[in-house]
Amino acid sequence: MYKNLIVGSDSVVNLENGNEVHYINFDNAATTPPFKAVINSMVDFAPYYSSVHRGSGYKSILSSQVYDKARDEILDFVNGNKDYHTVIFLKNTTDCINKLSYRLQNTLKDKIVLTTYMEHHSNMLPWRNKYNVDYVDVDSSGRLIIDDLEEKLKNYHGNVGLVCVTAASNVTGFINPIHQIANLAHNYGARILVDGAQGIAHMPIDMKDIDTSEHIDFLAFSAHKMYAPFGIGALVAPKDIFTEGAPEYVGGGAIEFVSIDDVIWANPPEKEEAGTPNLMGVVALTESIKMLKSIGMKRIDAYEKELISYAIKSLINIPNLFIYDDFDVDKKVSILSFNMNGLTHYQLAEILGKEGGIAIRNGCFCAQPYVQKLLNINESDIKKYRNCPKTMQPGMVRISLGLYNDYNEIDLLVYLLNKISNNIPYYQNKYRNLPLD
Ligand code: ALA
Repeated sequence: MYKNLIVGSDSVVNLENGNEVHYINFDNAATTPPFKAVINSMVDFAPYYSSVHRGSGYKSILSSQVYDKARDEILDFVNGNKDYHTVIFLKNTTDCINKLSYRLQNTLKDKIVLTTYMEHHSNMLPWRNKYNVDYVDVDSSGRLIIDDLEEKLKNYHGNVGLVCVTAASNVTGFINPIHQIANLAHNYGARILVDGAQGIAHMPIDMKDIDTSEHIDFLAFSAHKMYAPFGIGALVAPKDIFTEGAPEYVGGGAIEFVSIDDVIWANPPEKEEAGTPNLMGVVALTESIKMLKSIGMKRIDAYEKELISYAIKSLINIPNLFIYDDFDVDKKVSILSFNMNGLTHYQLAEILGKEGGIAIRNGCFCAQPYVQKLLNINESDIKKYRNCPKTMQPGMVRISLGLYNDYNEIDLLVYLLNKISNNIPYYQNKYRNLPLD
């Protein structure tokens, strides 16, 4: 429906047999191609590109204004509060969560950080190496168990300082009830961080009024998953969290004053953005937000839900295909993971790419503990896999749809998966040489 908005959506690639086909990109959870409007905005702005907060020339003043104004546009998009929140521009979600994990070291000293089994490594590892961490469990289909969260909050007797949860899983697409979780966290004296990486381009995300117990304290997301892949992400956080103390990463732009033996840090957010800011990334991000708003996040959500429902209706009928899902489409974004009996996830991914021009991702998607749970791998087998080459490790194949994917592309995927499923010995033989690790 929105194909003409996307750069490269009409790409043609060669199959293994030499035929040319329309390239089907079902790997939007990894990264999205740019909006044409994003590229145009960068080309239009490029003649004015100059230093931010560092120059006195016309272009420099304009560049600084564009950069600073972008923070308000971010807050408007996620319903943040201008007086209360700061917006820190960083590389991506991973960078944002790492920064927050450093910054909270005083606040969370002696506290518990609760994260969950369904998190991306980026919302797990930055907490694990600094805090006492516990993990909220998921059920057999992979849904977060809210009762387990509440029990943990209760059992830690007010000692949980932060609950870290993704808005939507990058493996199953399952959406978490972030406002219900926020309410619970706040009732037990904890704050909440939402990893918005997989939610932000698929559904409205509302940080809500800070006076309600449903509000989100911290939100992190990446532009490269919202059609603006130019190395920028945003952390929205209460300003006061970043007011005191030194930033973990220091340099130009982060200071008010420096002498040979003294330094006065700038106020947030500048203090947290040492070095020349990524202005072109910010131009790209704000243009992508403009586009997403003009299409409408509710409309994108509805269209992608129709698309994934359509895919599920056909995929569940394919013999030998096992889908890791509970098929509650209202509570998921357009991501679906599966395996085919008789083929490894590497083989299936390779076949789809070479014989259909269909780009998907396979493996554990930077969420190994979650995938291990979904695959029911026991602890002793997990230990065995630890030292195996990657190609021998278990995993899944994932399709992740964007707003520009269409029904015809799903039909082609279904056609090829049916063909593979009906000829497994042939494909086992043809693709028996796994890629080297
Ligand atoms: N973590 C991203 C993904 O799901 C890169 O592919």
